[in-house]
Amino acid sequence: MKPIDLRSDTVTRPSPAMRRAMAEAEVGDDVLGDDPTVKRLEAMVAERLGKEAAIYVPSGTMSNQVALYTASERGDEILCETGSHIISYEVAAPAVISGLLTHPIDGELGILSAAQVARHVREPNIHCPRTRIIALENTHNRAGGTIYPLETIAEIEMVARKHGLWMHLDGARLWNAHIATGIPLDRYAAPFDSVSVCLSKGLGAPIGSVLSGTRDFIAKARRTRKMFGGGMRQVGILAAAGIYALEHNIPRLAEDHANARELAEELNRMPALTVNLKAAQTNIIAVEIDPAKMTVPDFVSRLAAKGVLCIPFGPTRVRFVTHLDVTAEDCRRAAAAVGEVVGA
Ligand code: TLP
Repeated sequence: MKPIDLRSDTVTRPSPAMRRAMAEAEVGDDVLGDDPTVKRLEAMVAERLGKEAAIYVPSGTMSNQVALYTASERGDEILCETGSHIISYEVAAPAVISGLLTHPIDGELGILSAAQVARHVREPNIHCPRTRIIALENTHNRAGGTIYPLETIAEIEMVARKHGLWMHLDGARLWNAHIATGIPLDRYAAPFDSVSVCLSKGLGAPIGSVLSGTRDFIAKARRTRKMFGGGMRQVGILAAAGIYALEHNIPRLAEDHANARELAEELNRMPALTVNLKAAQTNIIAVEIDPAKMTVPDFVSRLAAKGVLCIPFGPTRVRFVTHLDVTAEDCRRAAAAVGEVVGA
């Protein structure tokens, strides 16, 4: 039987209708500016986020890194939450590619306060790196899909503006924050100079992210993308999947949130496991395993043997993610399998 794959919302596969949209896409050489489908996708995302322009890139990692490179100079410093994707999962790219010093700040469930950010901005001094960028993540992956309160973002923006910092948003799952709160995407995006969103997570496209900002910034980002080797040719065939995802798969994220919430509550009832239900706000569940009961590798492999996949997320932590290829019934079956594994 096909496993119930809760490792990530990146595991979703394009549906037959999405594949049809891809097959029928009108294409051209996008490096030469000739691909109408890519242009349409970029315009759609810019419009939804309330930005002047946008650029299609292969991945969320490239999108973040194109933004950081374009907005900084070597030797600058970027402030990030300690568990952010940029720090945890981008292979030290800010240092390797852009010569940036990454300055981690511990958030509360991934969320930084304006006072914290203010404390970490350096005054201009010939000895010091120049604090240049503050990057936030909404929703916050490692914290368990937590949502940035809009007021907190506004307060951080005031600090950023006072010190002339660039505001970047890793909005890989901004769609989830939007659906969970009802707050419009453009309101979430407004405080930021650059916003990256992913089409290949909960929206189900096989590939693709979009970086947005001012027309001038995106023109510079286009050069950066080319330098990173991310200029693609008849890529409308992939962008069409992104358009399909935007048009069909955003409202249904509410189902993923309901499924995740039910699964989180069920797992938290098991004595060997703890889920911080305060963090279970969207489609990600971070689960603590009592190390006296079971190790993470043991848990993951015993659960896999029962046809349910999750991912290690720390020394005593695993992650489950709901998405459009798992149903409420799959989540109930997954909870039952976990119960058997931990003897609940
Ligand atoms: N996250 C992946 C892994 O890299 C951990 C996942 O399975 O969740 N920002 C955020 C907040 C992300 O969660 C991810 C992917 C990215 C950026 C990077 O996107 P890709 O994988 O397209 O480079």
